[in-house]
Amino acid sequence: MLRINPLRRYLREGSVPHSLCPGCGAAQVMHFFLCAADELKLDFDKLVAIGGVGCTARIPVYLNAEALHGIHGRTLPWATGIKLHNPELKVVIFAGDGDAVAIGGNHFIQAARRNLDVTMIVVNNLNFAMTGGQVAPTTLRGLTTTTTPYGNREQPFDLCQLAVSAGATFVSRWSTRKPYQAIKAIKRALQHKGFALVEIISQCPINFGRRIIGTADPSKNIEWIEERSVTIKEARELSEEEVSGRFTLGNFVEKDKPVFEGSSVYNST
Ligand SMILES: Cc1ncc(C[n+]2csc(CCOP(=O)(O)OP(=O)(O)O)c2C)c(N)n1
Repeated sequence: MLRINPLRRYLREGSVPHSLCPGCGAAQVMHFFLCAADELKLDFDKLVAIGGVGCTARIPVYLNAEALHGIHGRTLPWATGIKLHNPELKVVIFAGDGDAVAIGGNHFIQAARRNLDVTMIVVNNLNFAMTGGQVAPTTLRGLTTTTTPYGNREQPFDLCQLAVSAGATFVSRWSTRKPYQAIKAIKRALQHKGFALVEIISQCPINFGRRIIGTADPSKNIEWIEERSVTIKEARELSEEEVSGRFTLGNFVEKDKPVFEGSSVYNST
């Protein structure tokens, strides 16, 4: 008997061609989101999913909800307009690390500072995947990419620390190797009022894996991430030097603060 995945109903009907490579973590993260949304019985009629440009940014296109697939790095200006116009809508952004903090970096810190009421799910695959594995502001020091043939000399951004210091009110980081924790974090983010960031460190077997760490095997790519991951608790026992170049996983912040939305903006002065 053919069994249909019950989450299938959240996907757009008809033939939306997908562009994800075999073993891509963005598909896993979409699945995590659907699990979280299903558990919360999220109303897809009131959902607006936004992506910029990139592999991850295609996720909204596959969802059976209002979707915006637009300009690289410009997800948050759209989200701001939508939330100011209609605060009733649930706005969820799916962004690659480049979309979020390279070209979109200034929007990211301003939206976090304002505590815009959106959920931002960043699939951090540590490179510009869609365009062929270039260095990103998240690429670890020393890695050889298509644009850093002698090794990346730059210090990568820590997205979560950036969001916390800018003023985000829910901030969590997991990896594709930690599905239950990731789903739980996405659930909490969706329930949170304010700027909620969930960063998922993700494998990208074809561009990051094949070109940067020398293997396109998805499981080896996931292991590569796992070997570099520590929990917040473990990180507390390590020196700054030992933590650098690793991914600290856990929930960093969850707090209440006034949000930037409709009446709060128009009634102030
Ligand atoms: C305004 C603009 N600048 C640059 C590009 C080229 N571009 C397309 S996708 C991309 C990077 C994608 O990387 P990321 O956002 O990390 O997403 P991923 O593909 O890794 O999921 C770039 C630079 C573009 N489409 N538009």
